[in-house]
Amino acid sequence: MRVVAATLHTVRLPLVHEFQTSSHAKRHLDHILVELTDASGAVGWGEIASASHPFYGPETVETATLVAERYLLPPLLGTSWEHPADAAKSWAKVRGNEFAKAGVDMACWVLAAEASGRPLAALLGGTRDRAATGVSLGIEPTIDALVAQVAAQVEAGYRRVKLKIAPGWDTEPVAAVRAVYPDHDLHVDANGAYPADDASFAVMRTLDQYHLTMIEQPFAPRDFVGHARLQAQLETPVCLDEAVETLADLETMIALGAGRVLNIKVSRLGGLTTSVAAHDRAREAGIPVWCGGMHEFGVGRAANVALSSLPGFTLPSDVSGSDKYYARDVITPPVETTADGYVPVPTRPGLGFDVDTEWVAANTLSTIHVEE
Ligand code: OSB
Ligand code: MG
Repeated sequence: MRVVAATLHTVRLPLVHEFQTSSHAKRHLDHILVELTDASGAVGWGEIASASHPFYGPETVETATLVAERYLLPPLLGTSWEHPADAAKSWAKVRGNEFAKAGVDMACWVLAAEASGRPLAALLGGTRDRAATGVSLGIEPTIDALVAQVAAQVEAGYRRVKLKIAPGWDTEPVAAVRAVYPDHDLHVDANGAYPADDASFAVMRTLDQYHLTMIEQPFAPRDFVGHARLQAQLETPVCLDEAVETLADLETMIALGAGRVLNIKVSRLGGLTTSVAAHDRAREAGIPVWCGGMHEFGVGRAANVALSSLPGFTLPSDVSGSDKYYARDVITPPVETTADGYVPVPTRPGLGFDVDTEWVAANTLSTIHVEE
């Protein structure tokens, strides 16, 4: 396989419901769709799902564009490779910039799947025919508004509900939701908003009483020691998200006991290649994983569904239906959740969905084209 041309499409889609995390609120998202063409004319799409601001991780849409155009595509174009993991070796010298790498890596996997006539899930080593879905709910203006959101999503069939928390918005909303849903699979995600001090440990010990499925990333991204100390005091599993960007980080997590669950997010780990390796390593270490999201458009969302079909993904993933975020997605059909909370894993070759190139064009802010 040999990529001869690449296009970066920066696309803006409005969100159907404003999303507020511990750090910021969003009404629309700009993601970069990566379109790769090989010498035979086969096309593979990927998605760089970076936020516009460096508040989740250090990258932005601008940095990802620059890194992809200047440092990832030039070594890839004109390199011959058999397996997508080998394509990823072409940019091995580039440090960090995992979101940018993830979009190009994903496009290589999809291209390989299209060209070989195999579904992406099969190429990744998937074994399930459906992925259990969870939904992630942002910080709402009031507790009543949050409880109403939870009710709507439980009604829609989502098997697990995750609540974003932040200092001042934690034990009360959790208590309110638990009062209405004593048994639903519920977890919280702080996106690293808490300092690892005594007051935060006390909040986490209170949350420990609500039999949550996990407490995700309470402390800062690199604070493995803080998370290990917390995990030692809690019954509830600590889940790491932002902390684990590389396989070496995963080894640190395992060695220190810094968490008992791993959120595998394709963007944060630099693509599907590393995500599969992280899945394999976590499985060997007895750590259950689930697939996290970055509000992906359909391309990245479809890749998340395919990845969630691997056997170690034993917890519901953040692979909500497209309609949770977008009135019209960039793929047809959109990702759809069944009434009992699953997304079927596509059996068609390649991505398993058609990219709606007209809708992509209608929402494109800018494009960059690179040829061999
Ligand atoms: O921590 O999982 C997170 C969105 C933006 C930044 C960080 C996170 C999220 C989500 C989105 O929770 C979940 C989804 O894509 O459905
Ligand atoms: Mg998270």
